[in-house]
Amino acid sequence: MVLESVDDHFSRKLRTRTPRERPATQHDGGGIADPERLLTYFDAQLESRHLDFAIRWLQTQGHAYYTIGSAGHESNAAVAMALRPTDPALLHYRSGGFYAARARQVEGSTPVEDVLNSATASMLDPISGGRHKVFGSVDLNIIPQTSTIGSHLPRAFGLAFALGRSRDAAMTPRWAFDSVVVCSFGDASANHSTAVGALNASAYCAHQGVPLPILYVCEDNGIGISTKSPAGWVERSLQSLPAIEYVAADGTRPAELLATAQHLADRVRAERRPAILHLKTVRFMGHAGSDAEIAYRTAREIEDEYALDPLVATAEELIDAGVITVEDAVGRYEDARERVMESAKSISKVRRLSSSRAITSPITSRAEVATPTATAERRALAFGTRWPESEGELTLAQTINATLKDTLAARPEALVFGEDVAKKGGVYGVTRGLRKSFGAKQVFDTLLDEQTILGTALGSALAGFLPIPEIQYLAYLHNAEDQLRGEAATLRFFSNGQYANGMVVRVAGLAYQKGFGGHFHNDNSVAVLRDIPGVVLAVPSHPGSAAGLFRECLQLAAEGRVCVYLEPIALYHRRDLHQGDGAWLAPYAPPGEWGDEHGSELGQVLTIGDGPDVLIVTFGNGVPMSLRATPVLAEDGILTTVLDLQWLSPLPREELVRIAMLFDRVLVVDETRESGGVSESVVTALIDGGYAGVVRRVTSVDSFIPLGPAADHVLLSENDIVGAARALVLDD
Ligand SMILES: Cc1ncc(C[n+]2csc(CCOP(=O)(O)OP(=O)(O)O)c2C)c(N)n1
Ligand SMILES: [Mg+2]
Repeated sequence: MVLESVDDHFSRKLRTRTPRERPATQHDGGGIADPERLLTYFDAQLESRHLDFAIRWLQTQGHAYYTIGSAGHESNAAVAMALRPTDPALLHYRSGGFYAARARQVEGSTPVEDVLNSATASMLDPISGGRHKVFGSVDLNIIPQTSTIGSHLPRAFGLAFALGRSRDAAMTPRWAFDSVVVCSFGDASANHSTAVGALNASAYCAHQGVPLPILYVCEDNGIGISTKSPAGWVERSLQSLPAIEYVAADGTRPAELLATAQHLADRVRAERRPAILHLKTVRFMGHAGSDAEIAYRTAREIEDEYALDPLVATAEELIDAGVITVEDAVGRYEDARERVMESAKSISKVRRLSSSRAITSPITSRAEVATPTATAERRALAFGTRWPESEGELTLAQTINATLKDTLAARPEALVFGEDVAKKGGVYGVTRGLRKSFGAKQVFDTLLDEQTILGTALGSALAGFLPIPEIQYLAYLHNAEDQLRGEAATLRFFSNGQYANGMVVRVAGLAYQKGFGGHFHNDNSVAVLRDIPGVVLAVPSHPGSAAGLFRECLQLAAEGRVCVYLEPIALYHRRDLHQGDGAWLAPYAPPGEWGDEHGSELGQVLTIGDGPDVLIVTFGNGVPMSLRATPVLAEDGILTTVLDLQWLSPLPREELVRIAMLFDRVLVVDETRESGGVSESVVTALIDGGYAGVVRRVTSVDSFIPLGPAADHVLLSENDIVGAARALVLDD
């Protein structure tokens, strides 16, 4: 049993202490450079500690739902004090001290109410509006983070990267050029591959002299839930990062910590190079309210750590310096308790989110955003005198290329980046010429790490850029997809729409590379992109609709939506439907002309043909495969109409059902897998929508894709489509 609470320890310890050696003259600051500053720091720490107590009390009253606390970590207040309140902060979940200290820098702040409202899931929570207990505030430039430890580091890197190169950008980012990004995390979290990846990316950039104004803070309490960090490991691993300055500091030496943090933050700002502050902390009251730490730590161990209480340390420094007396310190501690508890007690009836519409509105709502058009000069930069609209008919790859050029010409905030997109112009030439026309400010190669590519998108979008990252192959999205599903997709949700990271992620994918490449160049698994609330997944199938579809994604991204534009590799360079007919080419429609966007809006589908017997619902490679099946079926007297879904998430349900109702039979042609593929949702949407006709589906096999001709045994074929359509009609 722990004999004394950390709460009781504070006053007892101060009252029974033997004063430190250093003699102090009453009220002269006793050698402390700035006693007022230390007092401000102390007050922020006290407020944070009492918020932890109050939240636990609120939980006993049935009002609070989340008790992971900051007790023992309140020295992170020094980090806030070393920065400007306008510096963007992506924080560890033990950041009560930081929050309280930063709030003191911004007039009109209400940190106590903010944190209590967040803990009680109140709609008054300033950041999430009642969706999560998280530190965040637009006024305080604190961006809310998810609970997935380490996952915020790639975004923090991306934000610093974007701000670092924003001086000559043709747009004004949300944060000033001389801002410092601060990103904190725990000692155990420092081992997560996401964190390690972002730190590596930071070192990689710093090594090349790329400006990266970021201060990482590792808050080291020596343990992650119940698992101790090996002695010396954190120092050793953080010190070993090339080109990143490492400085250690200790929460039990407040004046020194304040000076160290200030010095380091100033240096990051001046030199625009990354640094790590390794901050020694302790963890009081277990990992979270539900954690009985006595199961894995002895009572002695727990109590011994009281000696490292950062609040006691600050009080002692202030007392020893003669700034305050013991009774002043205890009085301040009790005053803070009274203030916080008064606020906590006033919480009786919390207004909470009460409808699914209110909960989901930040991730689905649309906004009015103007669509910019390029000046003739900017277009000339991209195309010279050869306008793509005058170049005859283009392939899908050429169309996407021209669309990207028009995008970069019209939107100086647009960025195209990824592996091999700049110099080489992409593996399939889709980004060819972009770098030459628009330069490294808008088009650049990244290091080989999809997590970092997406992190760059997350951070630059947050800063106000419009990122268009490329993932070289769908198979390689999978090792980084949490950056999309856990981070990008959730930002508007957890910030109640106050922060957004609109982007269009281009992914080359899907199969039918004629045996080339095997699974990794033919991956047809899209399930992971289809169950992320708010995320839009578009698949172009033909050059005639690809530009419009991309531009709709851009528009959505400008509104803050996360969009994935999945490009079927097998259709990039295709020219014909049937040999020599040039049916898979199309003239290029420049933005805003020819009504090219018509039919490409979110929720719209395309129909091809007007056969009355079977509606073939498909997308991507399924479109040309179904169209090739059409004349074969016509020979049997089966006349079909092909519907291109275009949008795989959210599915264009209304249009799908409306059109299906005109047919007695629907065949869903799905090149993805039988399980977890697209067709399951299409069939469900038809049933939910009241479709009463006959529905069948054909899909690829639940398999990975083998190399060479064996691929044909698991991939959906034109023969499968013909066979299924015949059976559908003949069985009837
Ligand atoms: C990716 C991920 N895995 C596991 C967890 C569960 N979890 C939450 S906190 C935590 C320990 C983190 O320890 P540390 O980074 O040292 O931070 P501390 O809580 O000690 O401040 C774990 C395993 C998580 N949130 N995210
Ligand atoms: Mg820890």
